[in-house]
Amino acid sequence: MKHKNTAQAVRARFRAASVHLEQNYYSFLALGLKRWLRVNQKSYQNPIALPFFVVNQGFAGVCCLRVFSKLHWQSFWSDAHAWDSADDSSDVDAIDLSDYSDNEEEKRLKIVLLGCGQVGKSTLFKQFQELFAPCQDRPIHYKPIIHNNVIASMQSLIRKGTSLEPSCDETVLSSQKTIDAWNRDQPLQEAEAKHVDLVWRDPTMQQAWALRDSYQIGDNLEYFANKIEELTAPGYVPSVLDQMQAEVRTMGVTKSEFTVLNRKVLLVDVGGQRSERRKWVHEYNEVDCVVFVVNLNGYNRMLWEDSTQNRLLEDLRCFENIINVPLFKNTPFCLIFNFRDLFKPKIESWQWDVHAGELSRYLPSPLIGLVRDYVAPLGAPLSALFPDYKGGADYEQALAFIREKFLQLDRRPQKLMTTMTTCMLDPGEARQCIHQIMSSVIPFFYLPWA
Ligand SMILES: Nc1nc2c(ncn2[C@@H]2O[C@H](COP(=O)(O)OP(=O)(O)OP(=O)(O)O)[C@@H](O)[C@H]2O)c(=O)[nH]1
Ligand SMILES: [Mg+2]
Repeated sequence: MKHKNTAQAVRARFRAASVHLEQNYYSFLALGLKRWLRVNQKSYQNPIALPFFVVNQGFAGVCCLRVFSKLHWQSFWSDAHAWDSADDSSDVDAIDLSDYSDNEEEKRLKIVLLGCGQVGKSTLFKQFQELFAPCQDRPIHYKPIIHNNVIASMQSLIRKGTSLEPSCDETVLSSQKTIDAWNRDQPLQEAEAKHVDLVWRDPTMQQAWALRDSYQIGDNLEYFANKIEELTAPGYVPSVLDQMQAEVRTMGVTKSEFTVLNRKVLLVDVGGQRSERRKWVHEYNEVDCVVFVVNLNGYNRMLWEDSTQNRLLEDLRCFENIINVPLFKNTPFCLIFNFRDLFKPKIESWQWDVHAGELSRYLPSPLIGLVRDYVAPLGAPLSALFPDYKGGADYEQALAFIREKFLQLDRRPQKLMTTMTTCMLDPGEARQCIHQIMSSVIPFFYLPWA
């Protein structure tokens, strides 16, 4: 934006400054109020003191905020000086103040969700939408996805179950055949629920479910199979948790824009499968925060797209590539360790041999595969993947070890990094996560309900 004279340019700059002030004012005020109420539990009962506090603290806070965070007073004055010099040479039009324009694009914050496949990026994306852009029509779109998930997972379960002993009785076998013939894109009918229920409750099928770490099957099957009658009822509308549990592999890039405390935020979700990762590079420009999601539960599982590669090792490789991208040298990262709910019991239930990592040195690999298949229901040792891990079945130690493995890969001079451990299905934990992410892009960000 070009300005014809001094007064106009100065006015524009003050207008731009006031926009910045306004953007941070409310979050600061809310934060200050909460802190003040905590400190002065008695005096806030005095109704006269409260308005004074709000005005006082608000003003002082805004001043501090501007100095220490994003107001760029320094560039304000140096630009003004540059403008003065330009004025001297009568070249007023040469001054470009577009960085302070009221342009909506300029104010938009960009947050990018990265990570390998099935780590929970889209679940976090959905939690963001649920919080900042709820939509009444959205739940119904998840019904066919949920039905598709149930059919696909039941078919995998049956494939695994048929290789196990004892074989199922005639009625279960007949239901298995029926399910095998289902088209995944057709919705499930009410009368079909009984086949899912019968097969799911069969002891041999439960044995196949217990071995789920050794083949590809959706983690959400247990949740959906236990409420199959509700899912197939005619008026079924998926609940928020049903929507979070539903899985669709993201292809390409999905974006959503919403307003948070007066700021426009652009959230970008990408597909995490190997074939999708080459598209990520188009989203690397002008990123305000990278959220990298890791599936903790993948430490004893193989990739969906390559059954010879361990998921956690793939997460580490992928993270190393992303964190050291030169464009992200000064970009804040939020590293999220997801699937805490499945990881914790798996690590803790490992009783059998904390030294199994040692075994891999002495046993031939087919035998290791066999051992892994049979010990999976009992949990699995982290030392099988990382022989240098000595924490056994202790959840905190296992988590700290994995966290350290990731942090070691950050070779940037300024390590702008926040780490979190979460279960993204839990709305409370997801909110805390969102709060952390937003705090890294908006100074003094405050979500009253987080
Ligand atoms: N148990 C459990 N399941 C989770 C958690 N987070 C996500 N999920 C489930 O994991 C599955 C995959 O999650 P998505 O969010 O679709 O994974 P993604 O990273 O977007 O995967 P791609 O789109 O393939 O890259 C879904 O069924 C989610 O419900 C978690 O913390 N715990
Ligand atoms: Mg996805």
